[in-house]
Amino acid sequence: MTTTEHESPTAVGSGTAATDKFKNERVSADTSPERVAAIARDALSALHKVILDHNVTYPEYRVLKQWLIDVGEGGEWPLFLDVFIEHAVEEVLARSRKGTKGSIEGPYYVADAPELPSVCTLPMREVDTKETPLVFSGQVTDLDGKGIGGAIVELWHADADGYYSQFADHLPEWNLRGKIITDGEGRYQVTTIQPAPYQIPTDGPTGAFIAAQNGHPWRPAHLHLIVSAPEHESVTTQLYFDGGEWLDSDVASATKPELVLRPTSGDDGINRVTYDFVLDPA
Ligand code: MBD
Ligand code: FE
Repeated sequence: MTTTEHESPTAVGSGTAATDKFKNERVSADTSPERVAAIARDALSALHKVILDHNVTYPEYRVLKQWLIDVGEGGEWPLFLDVFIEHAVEEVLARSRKGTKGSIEGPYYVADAPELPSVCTLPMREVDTKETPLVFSGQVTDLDGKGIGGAIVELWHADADGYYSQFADHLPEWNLRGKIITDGEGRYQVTTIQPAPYQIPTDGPTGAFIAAQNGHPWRPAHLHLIVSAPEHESVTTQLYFDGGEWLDSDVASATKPELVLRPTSGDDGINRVTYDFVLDPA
């Protein structure tokens, strides 16, 4: 692990940046008014049931109100929702997919990363090069195993201190982010560094929520990916590392056995692993 003056990510720093980025997306969904009404009704009923089942008191209700205000003011809604809710939405999407398993996007994706050729190295700082190199390669195919040339393997991950570029002021804009374009056979080979386990910020209301349940704030070391190609469904996923700490107790409930890599560590100090992505037709 690299030691710097940046000890660990703070909720206020990364949370505010994640909220600002999300607000700029101006999202929408073509949900019918009937469906909105049905979902809203059931969501409230589920909450009422918890209150009644647990005999929730007025002081407890007021504490909840304060905590919800704190999550918003701390800019932690993207963090909280992606850690505790997104995995269920991903599970719904996964029901209709045959190809590579997906996982949650999380709060730190940024679109428009620089495009890189099929054999490349992610942008990184001099200090990042002191970490264990990871050569990650493979092929993007369709459900029949046919390689897809010109597919995009978009990759982003935290540095050894747990920081994501654009969510920490001291990092270059596109550090450890890139869009790798596959060759004519759908192949790619990207050199990056071995990521470390990630601790979600503990100094804000999400940290308080975790502590209140005697939970831990850790995610296993992971790579984030969005793999896409024309006429195919894009897959948002994450890859983890065999034997890694927190693999069986990810705070974000986002691991799947199919998404665990088993790199070999070479005599040259370089970790190598291959992973093939299979895309469903659009
Ligand atoms: C992360 O890096 C992440 O992937 C998720 C899901 C939540 C917080 C930080
Ligand atoms: Fe992450």
